[in-house]
Amino acid sequence: MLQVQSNAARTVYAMPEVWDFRLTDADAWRPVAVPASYNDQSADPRFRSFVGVAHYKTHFTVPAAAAGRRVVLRFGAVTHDAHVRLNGKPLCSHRGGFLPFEADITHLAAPGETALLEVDADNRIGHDTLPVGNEGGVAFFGSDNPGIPSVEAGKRMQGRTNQPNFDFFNYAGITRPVILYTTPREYVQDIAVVTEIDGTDGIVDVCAAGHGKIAIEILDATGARVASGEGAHLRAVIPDVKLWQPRPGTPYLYTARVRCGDDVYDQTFGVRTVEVDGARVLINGKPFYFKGPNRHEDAPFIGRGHSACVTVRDLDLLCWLGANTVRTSHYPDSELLYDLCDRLGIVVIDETPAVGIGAGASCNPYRAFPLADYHAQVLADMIARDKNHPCVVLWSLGNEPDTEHFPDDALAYWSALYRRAHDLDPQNRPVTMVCCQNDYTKDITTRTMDVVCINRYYGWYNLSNDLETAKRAFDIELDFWEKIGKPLILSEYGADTLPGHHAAAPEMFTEEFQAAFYEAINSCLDARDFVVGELPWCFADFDAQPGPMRPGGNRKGLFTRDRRPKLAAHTLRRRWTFNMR
Ligand code: BDP
Repeated sequence: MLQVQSNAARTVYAMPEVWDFRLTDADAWRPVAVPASYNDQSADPRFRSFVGVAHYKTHFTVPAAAAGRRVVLRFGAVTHDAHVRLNGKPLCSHRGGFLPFEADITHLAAPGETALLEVDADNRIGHDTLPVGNEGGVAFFGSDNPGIPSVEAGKRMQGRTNQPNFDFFNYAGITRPVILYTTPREYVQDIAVVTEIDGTDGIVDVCAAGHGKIAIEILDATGARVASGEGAHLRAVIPDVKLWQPRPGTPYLYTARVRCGDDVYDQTFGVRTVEVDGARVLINGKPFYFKGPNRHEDAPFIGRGHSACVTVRDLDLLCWLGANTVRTSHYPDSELLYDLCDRLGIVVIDETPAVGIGAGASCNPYRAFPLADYHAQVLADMIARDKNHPCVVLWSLGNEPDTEHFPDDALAYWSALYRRAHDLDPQNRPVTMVCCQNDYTKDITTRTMDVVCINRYYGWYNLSNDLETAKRAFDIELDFWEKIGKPLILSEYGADTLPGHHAAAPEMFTEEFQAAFYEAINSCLDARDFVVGELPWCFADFDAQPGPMRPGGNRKGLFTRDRRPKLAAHTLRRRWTFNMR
């Protein structure tokens, strides 16, 4: 799906910033900001504990100037499921909270007239949603008697239906921009760009789809024409090409200008290659080392809502850290992040919202949970949205599923998705799945990925506070992976840290411990050539489900939630800026 663009042929109209909102039909309508999660927009505790379908409504007018044009209503994301009505009639529905959807309303809303738009946003999660929620009725490890310490039995007694199987607050609502835009009646539907490098030349292959006669031009960053052709397919040489290079290189961007009838769409792209070669990942033929934190979309007041300012500021801090990578843990991010990473030369590991499949369940999730087709669809939609971004160099099929208790079923499930990602991506990028700390000898899935991604908390959740033994245990595991012969990224590692909590002896939760933790684990990484990346968990503190281990959220941030650096941010900044191998 193409991003929204305002240009000579396409017009974007602003929608209201404040909509009417109510949790249930019994509540009064009240104002709520869009886009943003609704949960932190009120002191009413039900805004955070609510489980079900919340209601939004607003009015908008299709401008008279839109007469004769195609008019589209586009939602960047509604979390998790959306049902949309226009003038009281069903318009569209969408499943999943992190990808865009749109509806052609040309014949449904007359130019010059005011229309009523209603959106129902469903925050319920379960065995058939991504991310996954736990549901009553499925046996979990532990006792059924809530008197015996059993978290699951307790949850069943509470009768709540939302039991996230993931460690971030289940923010919901209209979280990304709602946009009204117009195109000519004949329009560009889709564009796919693939590039190659041939000595000092680049080769670009553009395929466009649209209703109408298509022509394609390639422009350099100054707007000068490099190549052009009639028809929906153009393969052209870019002499003396300037490559898209990750930081600290120059991320040069070209444009494929596609015309279709009166429509025009400018698709930026970079000429770069990405491939796995033995135990290395090569970008533009050169070994690449991924360094940069995992990041949640999370900020005070807006929750998981889109904010250009927060995104710009976060990426600026990433550059300050000397990072060259960000992983969109644990869902595809708002589209702006990818545009900015294209411009800044920050490499993105792009992840589906498949977090927590089967983790903790005693049933076989691959047989019990009806997820395979839906997961494949979400993966396809993510690739369709993000396929042209040069910053995206690795697809992540999901985070921390159970791969250990039902190894053959896990392998079948994830292999099908792995093949699908390769089939669907025009650029055929490498594919991974991010593995939970587990008995890696029993897991036969992680090792089949193009890049092995492992989340490990040696020194924190296990071998807590004992960094010397943590290093030895991690080294034993690294010996195992070295024999597998694939590139490995330590895709999560980290320690909860309370800012301002200090001690001469680095103990858990102090700023000194977090810094010492990274120094200890990094010393293991530095001794191994097949390790191609380190992604601290996490960029900033973020809101999580309340629980005994989450004082004011997950505190493993290198930055506080208001983006002030903890000591470890300075430690990693020195490493990534001045000391890296
Ligand atoms: C990892 C998860 C991540 C959590 C983190 C933690 O992938 O979502 O937030 O643990 O516990 O296993 O901090």
